[in-house]
Amino acid sequence: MPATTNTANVTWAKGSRAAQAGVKKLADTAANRAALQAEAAKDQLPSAVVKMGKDVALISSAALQTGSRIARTEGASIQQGDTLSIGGTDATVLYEDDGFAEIDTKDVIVAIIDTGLDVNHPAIKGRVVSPYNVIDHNTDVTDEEGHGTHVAGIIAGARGLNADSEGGVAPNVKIMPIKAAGKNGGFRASNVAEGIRYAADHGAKVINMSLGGPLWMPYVQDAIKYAESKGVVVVCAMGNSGKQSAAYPARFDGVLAVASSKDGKRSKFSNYGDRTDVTAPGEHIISSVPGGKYGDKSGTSMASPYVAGAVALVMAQHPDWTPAQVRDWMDRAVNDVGPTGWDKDTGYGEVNLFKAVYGKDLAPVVRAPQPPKQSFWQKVMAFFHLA
Ligand SMILES: [Ca+2]
Repeated sequence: MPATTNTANVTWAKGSRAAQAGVKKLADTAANRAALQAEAAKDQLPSAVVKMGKDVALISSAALQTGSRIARTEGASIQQGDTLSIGGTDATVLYEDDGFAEIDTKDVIVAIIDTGLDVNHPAIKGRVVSPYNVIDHNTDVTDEEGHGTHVAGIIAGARGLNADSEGGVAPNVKIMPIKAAGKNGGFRASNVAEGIRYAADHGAKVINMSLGGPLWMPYVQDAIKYAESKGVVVVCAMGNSGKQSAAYPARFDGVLAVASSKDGKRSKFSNYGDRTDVTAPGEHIISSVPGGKYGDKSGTSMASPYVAGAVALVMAQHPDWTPAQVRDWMDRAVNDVGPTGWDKDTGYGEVNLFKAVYGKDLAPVVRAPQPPKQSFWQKVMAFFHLA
C-alpha cells in the first residue's frame, strides 16, 4: 500500500497538549516500523512512530513535544507507551525523538573555559577542535578535576552510550576545550580573559563559562565584549552561593546568565536576583567524567551548559543572528514559572528546548521595570542620612 502524508490534529492526555502534525501511515509490519523510525530519525523535527489499529504511522511536527529526557518536559510531552488521539483515532506511541541530534551543527564550535577535558571520552571523542591550555600555553587540556568533562557532556555528549547518562543537548557540535584551572579548580581572571579571546579568535560560536569568582576585573568584561563583536554568544553560570547576587562573569554585560531550577522552582544552591536571564536543570545531572566514565554533579555549572547547547542549536539554524538576538530569543524560549513574567528566582523562566529550537515568533516574557540601582556612594550617603 503506498504511503500518503496527511495533516491531522494530534492530542494527548498528558499536559492536554494538541498539535497539527503530518501523519504518514503504512501497514503495520516490522519492515515498515523500521522504515518509519529511520525517517523519524532524520526529519529534523520532533517525531513519533505510533501504532494505529492495523497500521503504523509516523507523526512529525515542530509543534510536538516528545518525551526527550534531554528536554526534561515529560509532564507535557508524548512518550513511549502514551495513547494519542490522531484525527479521532487512538494510537500508541512506539518510538519518539526530539530531533535535536538531527540538526546540522557541524559548523558550530562551542568553547568551554573550564578545568579541561577528557578528549578521548567516548561521549566527545572525534569532535574536539583547537584545544588550549591558558595556564601553560600548550595544547594539553588533561582534566585533573573532572568538572570540564562533565560540562562538555551536557552540551555535546553522544547519546545512547550509557543507560544512566542522558547525553548532550547538541550531540554533534564541536567542542573547543580551554583549560584555565588545574586540580584545585581555581581560576585566574587573566587566564579566563585570555581563554575568551582565544575562543573568539579560533572560530567558537558559543563560550560556556561554568565558573565564577574574583573575575570582576574590567579586562574580563573587555574580553566578553570582544567575543560579542566577533559574533560569539557567552553563557555563564550564576554561581552556587544561594545568594541574591550573580557571580562574575555572569554579572557582566553581554552574557546569558543561567540559574538552576527544577520543576519550576529555583534550586536552593543557585544564586538569583536581578541579573538572572533563565534557568535550566542543574540538580543531580549525570554526564561524562574523565576515564570514559559517567558521574552525577549538581550546580549552576550544570545548568549553564544546558543553555549553551541550546544556543548552539539555535545558532546552527540562524547563522545570521547577532549574539544580542540569540540572547533575546533564549529569554523568550522559556516556560514562565513562579510569579508571572520575569521574577528574581527564575528570571524569564525555565528554558524550553522545543521552543528554543522549533519555536516561531515567540512573544517576550514581560519584565517589570526595576528600581534604579543605588551606587555604593548613594548607599553610604543614605546610611549617613546625607541623601
Ligand atoms: Ca516567572
